[in-house]
Amino acid sequence: MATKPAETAPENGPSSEGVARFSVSLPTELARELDAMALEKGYSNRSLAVADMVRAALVEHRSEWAEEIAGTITLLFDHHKPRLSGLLTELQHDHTDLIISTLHVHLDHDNCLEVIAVRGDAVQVRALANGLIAAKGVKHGRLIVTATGQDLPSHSHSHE
Ligand code: NI
Repeated sequence: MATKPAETAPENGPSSEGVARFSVSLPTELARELDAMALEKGYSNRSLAVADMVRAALVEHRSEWAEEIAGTITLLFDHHKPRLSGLLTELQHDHTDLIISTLHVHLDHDNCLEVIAVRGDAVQVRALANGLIAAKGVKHGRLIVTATGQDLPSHSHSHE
C-alpha cells in the first residue's frame, strides 16, 4: 500500500533546515555494519549515511507512483552488432522529448558505453528504457531513477 508522503516544507524554507533527532534500535551487529559501511563510503558520521539511505528509499518509494521521473539509462553494447547502433540511435531520435543528453564513450575496440539522461512521463521513460535495454546486442543496461528533486529534502547546503 503506497501512501502519499505528507506535504513538505516550502522549498528552501527555514523549516526544511531543521533537524529532527530520534533514536533507533538496531541489532548490535547491524549497527556495527552500518558504521563500517558509513566509514567505507566516506561519511563523516552515521547520521549523514542514514539520511542518504532514507532519501534513497524515498526516491524509490515515490518513483513507484510518480507521474514524472528523471534519471539515466546506462547501456553497454558492442557497436559491431549488425544494426544495433542504428537501432539505438533511431529509438533516441524518436524520443527527443524525453532525452536531455546522451554521453557516448568508446570504451575499447568493441564496446561502447552510453549514458542517456532522461526526464518526463514515467510510463514513457520506462518504456524507452526497456526498449533500449532489450535491444539485441546490448550486453548490460539499467535505468536509474532519481527524483525530479522538487520535493526531496536536501543536505543543509542548497543549489541556488
Ligand atoms: Ni562507441
